[in-house]
Amino acid sequence: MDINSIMNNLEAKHPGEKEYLQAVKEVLMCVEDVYNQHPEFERNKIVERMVEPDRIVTFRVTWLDDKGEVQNNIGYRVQFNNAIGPYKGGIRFHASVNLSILKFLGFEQTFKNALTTLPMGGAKGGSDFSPRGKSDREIMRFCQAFILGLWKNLGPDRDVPAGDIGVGGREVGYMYGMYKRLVNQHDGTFTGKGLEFGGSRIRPEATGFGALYFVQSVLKTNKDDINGKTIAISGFGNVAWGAALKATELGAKVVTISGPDGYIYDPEGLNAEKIDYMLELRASGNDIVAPYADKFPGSTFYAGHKPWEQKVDIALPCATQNELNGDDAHQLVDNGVKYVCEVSNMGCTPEAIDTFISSRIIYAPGKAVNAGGVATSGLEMSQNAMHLQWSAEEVDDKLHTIMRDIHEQCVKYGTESDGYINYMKGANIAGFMKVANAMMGEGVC
Ligand code: 2IT
Repeated sequence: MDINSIMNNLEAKHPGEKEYLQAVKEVLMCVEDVYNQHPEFERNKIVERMVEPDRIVTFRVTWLDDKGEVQNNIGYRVQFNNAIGPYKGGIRFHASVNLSILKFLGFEQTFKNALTTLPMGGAKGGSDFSPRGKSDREIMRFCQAFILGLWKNLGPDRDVPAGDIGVGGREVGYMYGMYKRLVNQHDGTFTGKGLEFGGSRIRPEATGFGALYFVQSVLKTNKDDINGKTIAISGFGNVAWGAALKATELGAKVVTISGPDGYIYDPEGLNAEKIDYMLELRASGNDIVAPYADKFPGSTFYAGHKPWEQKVDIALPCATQNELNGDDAHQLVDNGVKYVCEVSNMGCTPEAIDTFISSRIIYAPGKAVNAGGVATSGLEMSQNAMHLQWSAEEVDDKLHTIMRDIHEQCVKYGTESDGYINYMKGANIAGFMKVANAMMGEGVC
């Protein structure tokens, strides 16, 4: 495989799609050696086929705001690869959404879903619609208009969306409700649904819980224990909430959360009341964390700063792509960080990853660490297909097993000659091999 020429070709075809090109380059660099041991991959142009989405659907989303004015947004669904199962992946509503971001997310999703051990292909969708400051009725009208443009491409064996940034249980409910009306079938297409209409127990918690189960496996491999560790978390949405909840339950001290406005440092650590307050902050729709410092004396708000300047044992980026850069990584390393487990998708820049790996700090990528979310979505699909609902304990047990399995795959493919576990390499090779072998088995198509 000639990475330079593949990347040059992609850059020429998709100029300026920086997140997408970044995600592709990381995977190619990690799988290069293994790929070259399989001349049949080269003959069948597996990489060239894998880096292009199977299909991209783009549509106009027109809706009425509360003043009765007409609003227009762009909607997308990137159906990236369905070699191992129906397209599966979240929907993101955020002002920053563009094709580059959704292509990177769909590409990552393909390998992440392969790692879960469940039969799911990769996809991602979304819109540049910003939920910030919108009323509940506006959110509903937007969700319905979005589905009007997308429903024909969805289905339980075709493409099953879920939430992502800006899309939670409420939005999934509004989208699924409209989808159900249009197809006249209650077929479970969408995961993260309400418990009363086919949702799975533990799905809201799953991304954060799964991440912490992964962290536990990482620490165990290092003969270390999470109890008493200090943790920096970024973000304050669903993923940060689940991670804070489980970390605290396991005896760790979570000392930061963050938003677009800055971060909170709380040296006492989060507790049940503070974690509940994260939900309130989120529900306010203002997308800020500053009010936390007014509510909980002893904590401090640092406007415009990121939590990575604090001294902690474990860093868990839980906000968004490229939220931790090379300078942040140096600061963490200088302050003695031991483990960096990415919970956001592609949370670290390539410079940050290089810094961690060359310092022999344990770094694990989002596609392994956060796969518990989509894995539990896969469990929701199973429950829907069987027309039954499992207990929280049953789902949590399966989530545990899946996260341990993902960790094992990373160790198997990522252990280097000096014993250092390169989780990035491990996750990318394990995910890639499964998708590549499936594509080989399905022929050139
Ligand atoms: O990034 C992700 O894995 C998600 N947003 C969840 C996708 C899903 O289908 O549950």
